[in-house]
Amino acid sequence: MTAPVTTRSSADLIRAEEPVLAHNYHPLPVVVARAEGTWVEDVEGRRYLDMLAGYSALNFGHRHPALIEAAHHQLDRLTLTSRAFHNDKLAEFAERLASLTGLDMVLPMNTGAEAVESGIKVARKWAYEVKGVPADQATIVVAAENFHGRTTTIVSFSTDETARQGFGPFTPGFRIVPYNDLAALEAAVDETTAAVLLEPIQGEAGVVIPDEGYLTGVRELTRRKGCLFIADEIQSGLGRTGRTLAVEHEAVVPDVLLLGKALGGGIVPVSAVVARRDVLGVLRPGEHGSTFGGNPLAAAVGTAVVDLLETGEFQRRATELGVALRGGLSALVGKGVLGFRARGLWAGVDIDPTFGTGREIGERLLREGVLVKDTHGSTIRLAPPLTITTDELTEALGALEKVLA
Ligand code: IF1
Repeated sequence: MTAPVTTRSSADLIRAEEPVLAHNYHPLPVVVARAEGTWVEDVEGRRYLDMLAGYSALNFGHRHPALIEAAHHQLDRLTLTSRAFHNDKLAEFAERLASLTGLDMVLPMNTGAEAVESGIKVARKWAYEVKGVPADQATIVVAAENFHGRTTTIVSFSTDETARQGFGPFTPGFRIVPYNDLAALEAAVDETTAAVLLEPIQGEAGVVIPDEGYLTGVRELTRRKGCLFIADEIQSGLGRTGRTLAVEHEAVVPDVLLLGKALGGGIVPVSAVVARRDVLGVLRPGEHGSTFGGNPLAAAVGTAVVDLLETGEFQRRATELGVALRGGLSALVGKGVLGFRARGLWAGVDIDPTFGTGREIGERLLREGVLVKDTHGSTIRLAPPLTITTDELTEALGALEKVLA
């Protein structure tokens, strides 16, 4: 018999994890038990403003009613078929996602890393079959300080030693160039190059926004050299920066788009490779797949996410509230903030190290009822749900001002 259910304290639950849970994370000491919209609640009933939003997987907030309804509706009908059979939700999801992004075809996967892996495979196959690169010679050019996920192939081209150390041998075929440097890219791309793979804004690097013209330059260069431009919009996409896609800020259309995180509405993992027909068309039956990719629950939630994005409301909110975010952060420069980079409702804030590490600021903000995540020592990342109100944003910025005072 199992023990009767008891209410365990946060401290007890944190202690209970230690011997049984792999130590690949060092979370802030808060145990979340429920959430709605912009707010999460811990097991003791304390409420916190969520300024991380599941690394942008919760762009529409926790448990957005339209997404929860779509999920409930689908749970009552059909959850999984595998791709051995068709399901009645997948065609609509693919049509709607292709139309939202202005591309032709969708390869549904689950996690972001799987979308990246799938994009790499598709680009290599395209290089051999369409471009005519000799077998096994294809290269993919990536940027230093990238973050594309955790698989062995993806960490093979990471420049973060913590993410790589101890995980070799690594997958060959990648060339790393500095981000935001068109000359370096020009020098690295040659006749073996299948694709250039980039984040339009580098998330984990600290919300690093390239110079105006960089993405346009990448588009022009890849077209001229005859290789693909793969944009990893897993974190930057789906409303975060004030546009459906971050590449829209330069009116750039990549050949291959990688989506994830918010595509699953914070409910289920849903990712996708979205591309033109002449690129994704290289895949034929049996060459690639996934047990869960394109499952009807994922497709139903993903379609509901597309519905929300088609209203334009979230992109508009990110743009409008982004002005308030930048204004609030500007007022803190010189008062504990060294500088910041922001676009839409997404900011990387460099804290003056004499005021504390990013981790310490995160711990102090937690005590003030605000959840954030640090990156690279003294940078904190702000990425609230796009449903956040002006008052809530003011509250979060007030808490930051307080912990820096
Ligand atoms: C972790 C960061 C965010 C991503 C881009 C692909 C993936 C990610 C641009 C892979 C994932 C994550 C994963 C999470 C932390 C996180 C992160 F701090 F590392 F950079 F969001 F800010 N492309 N990002 O940002 O997607 O396979 O995880 O679904 O690994 O700890 P995934």
